[in-house]
Amino acid sequence: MAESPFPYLHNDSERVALVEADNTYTYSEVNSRVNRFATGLLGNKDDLQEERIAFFMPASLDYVTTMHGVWRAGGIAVPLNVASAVSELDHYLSCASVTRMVANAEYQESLRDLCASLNIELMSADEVLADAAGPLPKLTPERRAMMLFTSGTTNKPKGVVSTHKTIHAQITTLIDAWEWSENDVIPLFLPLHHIHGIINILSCGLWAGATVHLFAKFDIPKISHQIVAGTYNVFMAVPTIYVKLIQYFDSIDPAEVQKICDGFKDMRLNISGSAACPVKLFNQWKGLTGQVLLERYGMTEIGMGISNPYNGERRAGAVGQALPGVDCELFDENDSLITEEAVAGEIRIKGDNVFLEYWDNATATKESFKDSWFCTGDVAVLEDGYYRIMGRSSVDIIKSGGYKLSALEIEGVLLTHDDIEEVAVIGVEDDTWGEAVTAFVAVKAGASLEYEALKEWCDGRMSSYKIPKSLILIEALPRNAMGKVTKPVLKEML
Ligand code: MLC
Ligand code: AMP
Repeated sequence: MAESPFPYLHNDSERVALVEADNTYTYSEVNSRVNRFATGLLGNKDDLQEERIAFFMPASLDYVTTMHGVWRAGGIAVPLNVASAVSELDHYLSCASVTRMVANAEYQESLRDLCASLNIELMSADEVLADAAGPLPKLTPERRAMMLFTSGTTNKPKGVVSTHKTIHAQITTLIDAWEWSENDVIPLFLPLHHIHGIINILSCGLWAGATVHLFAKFDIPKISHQIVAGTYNVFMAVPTIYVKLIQYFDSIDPAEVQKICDGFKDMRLNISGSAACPVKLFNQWKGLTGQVLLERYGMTEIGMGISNPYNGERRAGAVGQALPGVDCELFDENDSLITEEAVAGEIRIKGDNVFLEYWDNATATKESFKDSWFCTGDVAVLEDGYYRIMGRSSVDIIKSGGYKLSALEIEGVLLTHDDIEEVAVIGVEDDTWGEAVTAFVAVKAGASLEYEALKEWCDGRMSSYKIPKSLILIEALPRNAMGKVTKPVLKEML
């Protein structure tokens, strides 16, 4: 057995840990596969010493094997977005100095050239597996364990590094707060390069001894079928998914809708997070399913910070109270602590749940902390003991369908278009996506640009969910006296 600092996978039992299509895997099967994988990764070494191992695969037994195998062998797990464009992957892999990459056969061809150019060994999970498990290193909680890329106010995404201690804190607070148990069965259809899927669902589920059903993507008919069958008792998603389910209900037979809603009604918990859940959606969901959505607030750098109570009033439009073990305060622009209710301020967080650093970026790490508080950039108020998120301090961050996008990163790509003179990207309120990426473009003299052509041009240059949903042509961008584009003016124009 691995000398892991924490029991990330429940004890070796015959209980089902994972369901993938028609296959089920017990905890003992997963554990022994992880140990063989970790042994194979180690080869002749006795500890990976924080080697960065990337993996490129959807939710699957191989994904779980790789993540836990890297952890047990002492490496840093770098899960990547399978929808990434090559230029994005190039940045992630170079930034993290990845040396080995595990990918399914279906993806290997598209990764071969990039890996070769970066001197990265490309392999499949099966190729790594050793015939038998060997000795594994003894790790301390301070060991770096995972790097997730997050968009920020700077151009390129940064690698957020968590240690085992961070991950342990992020998991255990949720296990207690949301009363996870080995009786839970949950579907996992969110992308596995973000904490919502990785920590809140997969890691909590496997820690608790629950059963996690893996889906490569959000497949509504397949998932609905299981919901009708009463397979799940917990459901976690971003608001866009609840919106899409309601849209789906409008397209199918009402009797079928009733069965799906009854399936939700019988669950013990439905959670919404990663973006604001509009009060209208909260009420619609309650009307349809009887479920009072539990909304919570989190961030890649902190895991979950604030949550409505599992037992107690779940308030529409609010995110609740700081989770146990998480210190949360609001600060004004002068960095003074706000002590009264109903005064807006930046959410700052302290606790073992907070990440260690941005990889290879000491400046960004330093700038994101003040007096050892992590500054989230999110603005909230405390109302009658409940936090309510008011917005973000930066107009350059967009949340679309739960993905955090950097307007500057998208602008940077669009500016390489031959016909674009200048561009500003903003997030515009949208019923489905929360915010929809909108590009204001001034074209070069004599040039013209149509939305469909721009969309096609973007394909392959950025992940598809970053591609603007609309294009607005403009003579020139509005700027202030300093020459800086005034994005609030663009929002007002709409
Ligand atoms: C897909 N599309 C999106 C999009 N997702 N467009 C904008 N924003 C998004 N989020 C576009 C595709 O590019 C495509 O466009 C079309 O929608 C259909 O693609 P799809 O892949 O079939 O869509 P779907 O499966 O319905 O995806 C929607 C989704 C997905 C909501 C399931 O976006 C998703 O899984 N979001 C969750 C992201 C997440 O886990 N965030 C957590 C971050 S951690 P076209 O034009 O090609 O048709 C965090 C901390 C915390 O935030 O608190 O949890
Ligand atoms: P990410 O960097 O992808 O982890 O996204 C984190 C961001 O998502 C936070 O900084 C918030 O802006 C946003 N977020 C997460 N949960 C909520 C929520 N319940 N309400 C509003 N915004 C949220």
